[in-house]
Amino acid sequence: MIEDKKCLGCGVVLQDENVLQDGYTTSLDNDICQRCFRLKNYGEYTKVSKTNEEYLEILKQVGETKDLVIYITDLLNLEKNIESIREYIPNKMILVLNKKDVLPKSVKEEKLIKYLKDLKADFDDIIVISVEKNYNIDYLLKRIKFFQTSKNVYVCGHTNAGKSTLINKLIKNYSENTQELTMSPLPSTTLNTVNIEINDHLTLIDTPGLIDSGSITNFVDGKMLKKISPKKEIKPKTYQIKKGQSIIVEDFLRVDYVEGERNSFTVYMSNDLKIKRLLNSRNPVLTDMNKTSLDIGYEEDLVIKGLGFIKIVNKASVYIYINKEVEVFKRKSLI
Ligand SMILES: Nc1nc2c(ncn2[C@@H]2O[C@H](COP(=O)(O)OP(=O)(O)OP(=O)(O)O)[C@@H](O)[C@H]2O)c(=O)[nH]1
Ligand SMILES: [Mg+2]
Repeated sequence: MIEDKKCLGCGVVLQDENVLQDGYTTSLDNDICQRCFRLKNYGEYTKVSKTNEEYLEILKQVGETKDLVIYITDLLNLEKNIESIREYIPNKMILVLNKKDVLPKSVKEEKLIKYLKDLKADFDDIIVISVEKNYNIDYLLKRIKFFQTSKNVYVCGHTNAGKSTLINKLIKNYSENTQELTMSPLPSTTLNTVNIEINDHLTLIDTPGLIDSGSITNFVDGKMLKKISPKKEIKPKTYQIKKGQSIIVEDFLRVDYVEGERNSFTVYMSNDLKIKRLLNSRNPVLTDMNKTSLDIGYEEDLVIKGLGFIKIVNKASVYIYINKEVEVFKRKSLI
């Protein structure tokens, strides 16, 4: 049997019959699908229909191998229960915290690692990197060599964590291979596993990421998505705030400070977003959206999935107004 030819950019099986379906290409002689071609060359994006069931199926298959797994997560969008990944993947695993470049320089790496260790998450190693700044990539490769159990090493993690970007960096730094995976700020770029031989001893396997159903990235248009994804070090914005005042982000988030002493809210979100303080919460702007009330404890963060977080110094009762599909929660302060 001739094996189906897969797109070298995103792993989808190529087909030249239905232009509306995933994997379409004008000719099966091409190496990449039309969607990857357009993404790479024009930054044009076509939404794809991928379900998390397919993703979980891939994870299960990874879990059945004995191979090393690099689990990569975005520091600004740390998963709520990152340790739960171990249920699917019992393999040897290096947790990689990516996009250090977007956090303020003052945030110490040791603190981030300690934060994760305190969660009692069971990883063989935890490494902070920035693919963008080529930071700690050499060290990561050393640790991969140390832990790998066979030639194959899987790269897993949520959509947009930077899996494909990391593999491209490893290709560029250490390989003769000229293959280039498709990367984009939009969710679900990689559609199936893609094997990339780095050298005779190492093949990296890119996988599609789990879609965060509660992430704001699913509910904004392409232009806003680019604004939401920080490209540079975040300049945190601190607001001295009294009860009866609010914080507004663009036209999609409102946080009312309902109860508590004088407080300080520090917003960690992309610098490109318009953020302002409303001096009087009686102003009804954005209150037509879904409302959630939360009691935030001492030194806890309010997390808006996909957008970033607000560090709140003292105890506070808040109302959060945002699209009802977007998940909001609190956690022990990361910074
Ligand atoms: N600031 C910053 N952005 C990064 C870094 N690494 C990746 N990105 C960006 O993150 C976005 C997602 O990158 P991808 O490599 O496509 O993510 P992925 O994990 O492969 O995503 P899926 O294929 O959808 O599962 C892109 O816009 C990248 O440019 C980093 O170290 N710093
Ligand atoms: Mg990818």
